[in-house]
Amino acid sequence: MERIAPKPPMLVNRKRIDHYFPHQLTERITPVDKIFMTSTLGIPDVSADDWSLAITGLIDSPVTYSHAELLALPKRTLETVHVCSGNPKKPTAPLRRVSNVQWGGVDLANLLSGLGVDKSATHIWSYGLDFGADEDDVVLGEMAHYVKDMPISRLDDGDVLIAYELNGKPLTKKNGFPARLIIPDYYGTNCTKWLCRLELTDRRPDSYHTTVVYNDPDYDADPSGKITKPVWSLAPESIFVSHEKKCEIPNEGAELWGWAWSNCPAESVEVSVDGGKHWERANLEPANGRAWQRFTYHWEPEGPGEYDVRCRTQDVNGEIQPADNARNSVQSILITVEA
Ligand SMILES: Nc1nc2c(c(=O)[nH]1)N[C@H]1C(S)=C(S)[C@@H](COP(=O)(O)O)O[C@H]1N2
Ligand SMILES: [Mo]
Repeated sequence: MERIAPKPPMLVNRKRIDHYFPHQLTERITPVDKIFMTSTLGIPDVSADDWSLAITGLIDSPVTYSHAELLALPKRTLETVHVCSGNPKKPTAPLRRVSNVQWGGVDLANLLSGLGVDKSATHIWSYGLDFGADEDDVVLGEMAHYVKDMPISRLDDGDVLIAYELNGKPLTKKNGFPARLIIPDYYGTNCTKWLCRLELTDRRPDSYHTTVVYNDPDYDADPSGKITKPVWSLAPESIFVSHEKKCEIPNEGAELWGWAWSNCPAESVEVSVDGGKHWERANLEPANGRAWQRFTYHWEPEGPGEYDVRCRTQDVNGEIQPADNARNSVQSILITVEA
């Protein structure tokens, strides 16, 4: 990977992560100050005037948009669940970093349809302005931008945005100002912030964040796990918001609730109050586009004691949350019912 833009001034020079816990995510639209934030290479500090976005590669008319030119294009808004896939070095450990926000920006499929994309193009590479070493100072040279890719076929499913607004305001610097890629139904890692280039190509890049980490063993394709598949599509997941990870409640009926999502509508959420032995269906609101869905469950505890309470969702494609050993494995909280 070559460096394609000079190193920008940095607001923060190294890895930074802001994390919020599921029980804090009480609002349907997560306020900006509660949106988790990840940056592995630091936070670029770029003014709108100093920024531009190049669209290059297998395309008849390569273009560069200034900030003003991008904002002058037709704008769309879209509410989506926004999910971190977790620590790329511990891909089977759930971190429950999630939010649900409204993006505003330019429809990428629409934009590209006017630029003559070559038939041989299969992937879109997205480059962030940030580059350098990863948190362990390994693998990445000084030349390595944050680079991700998506299959061009994802455009057919709609709603891929070059976003410059978050919850109705200009993107904050930590969330990708001046603009970022948003690929709804894909994990957040694919949504390159501080976007400076989109390149149409006929292959996957060999960049660190694309093909070194963020690839899961594909046990369906090869039981030994040597064949990998990119961490793109969201897997089904649900979280409790109503109750903290460890909490005490009085010995009376309790309203459990939380959020569920997947790469398609969630079809059901089930709740277990005995550590996963028995499950009962929760109420689940219907899907609203690509946003998360609220579930509620009225629980009458049998009496005082400790309860291992879990929720799991199944999506309309029949995919269900695994019990363990996956980034989306079932969440378990410990509720003590007081005497
Ligand atoms: N340029 C760039 N884009 C990036 C990252 C990054 O470090 N650099 N982190 C990714 C990861 S791992 C996630 S989960 C999302 C987080 O977006 P947020 O910080 O706006 O919540 O941004 C993605 N885009
Ligand atoms: Mo992430």
